[in-house]
Amino acid sequence: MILETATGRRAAEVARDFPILADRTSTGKRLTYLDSAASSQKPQAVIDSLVHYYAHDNANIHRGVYELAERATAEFEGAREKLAHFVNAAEPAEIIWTRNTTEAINLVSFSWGLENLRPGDAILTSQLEHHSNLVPWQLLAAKTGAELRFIEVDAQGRHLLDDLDAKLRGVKLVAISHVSNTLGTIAPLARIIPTAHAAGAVVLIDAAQSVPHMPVDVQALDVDFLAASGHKMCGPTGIGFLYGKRALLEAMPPFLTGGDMIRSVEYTSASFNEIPWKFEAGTSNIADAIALGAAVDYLKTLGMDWVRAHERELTAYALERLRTLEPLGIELYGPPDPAERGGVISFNLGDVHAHDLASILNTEGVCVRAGHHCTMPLMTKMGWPATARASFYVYNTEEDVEILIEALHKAARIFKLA
Ligand code: C6P
Repeated sequence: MILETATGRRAAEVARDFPILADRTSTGKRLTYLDSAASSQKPQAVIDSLVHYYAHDNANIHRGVYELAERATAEFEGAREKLAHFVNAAEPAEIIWTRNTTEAINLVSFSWGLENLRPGDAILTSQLEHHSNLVPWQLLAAKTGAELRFIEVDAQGRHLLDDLDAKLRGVKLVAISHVSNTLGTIAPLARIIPTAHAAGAVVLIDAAQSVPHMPVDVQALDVDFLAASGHKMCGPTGIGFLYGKRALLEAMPPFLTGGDMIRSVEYTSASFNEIPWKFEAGTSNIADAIALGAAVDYLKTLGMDWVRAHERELTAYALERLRTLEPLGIELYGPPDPAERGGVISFNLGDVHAHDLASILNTEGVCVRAGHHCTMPLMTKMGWPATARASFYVYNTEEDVEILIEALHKAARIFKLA
């Protein structure tokens, strides 16, 4: 099929950088990968980085004085510098390696949260949150006696901010996702962050669904903490990061303890390393951090402005095409305007369960996620038992959308919706 737009043509070229996308399913179907919100595919450059590291550079870091160990250390710290530059942190020391977004949020909850919250304080989050940006605050509230409050959302998943000032009274921490993984809603951070700061709160952004998909500048946002995962941004699994402002990180106690995070140790006491290493106990995930650096290089070559423009255009196209299924009973969730959302579209088709729908799509080589998307309270609030979710990335094109539409027509025939 002819790709209509310049970004579409570019995405078709980009897709060739991802070897898995040339694979066929067991039934010989073209792979139509529409689940990048769960985990993105990896370009050859990232796969090469992993292989090269283990073939040529593998040694423990921050310990050996031999050439190999020094090279591994330099590459590991170089990847931190790349990431710092990517999100415009003031300095690499403000980037802490973690396993993923979830661990980065837990680090803040255990280290900053237990130190700073008391009975009478409050934590403000939203009704859209992934469990990773909800359960840590539930536990923190229970441990400290703080109250957990929520920014409500409307039926399209847009934040309702009329009572923001009142909600912020007594709030010490605002923890909010930049882009919702279920509805795609982009949070109005330009309003929330300054208002939260004026009320004396520290702000954490769950950027799992934004850093991979749009330019994110931590200094322009003036955010205090930001968490993201490597595997959603062309990088490997098992590596993610926490950004934190230096003053906050320096004042925080360590999260995990042991080797590498110490300055000196006696039998009954220890003093701790400076940031970022104070928060990186034990041997780090060296190969994956370096490969995440390669992923950052790759995304920078594409240009994050292009990534956002492409996803916005493709999402607009997909919404338009999906709306043609309205006579078959499709329901589309999330903000109707593509300017207000990322490349994530949740939907249901008639009364077909989302899992059954996803299974039919699978027979056509179409990979979508189905279920609660780790946002169970949101699903309950909206009254949806489950949704199917298609999510786009740099390698998706109008052709992928057309294959999805065809597969949905097939499902409608099987379930006799037509
Ligand atoms: N969402 C999805 O299919 P981890 O698992 O730590 O890399 O990311 C957790 C996480 C946190 N916040 C948001 C907004 C997320 O979307 C995710 C991961 C995936 O939607 C897997 S559940």
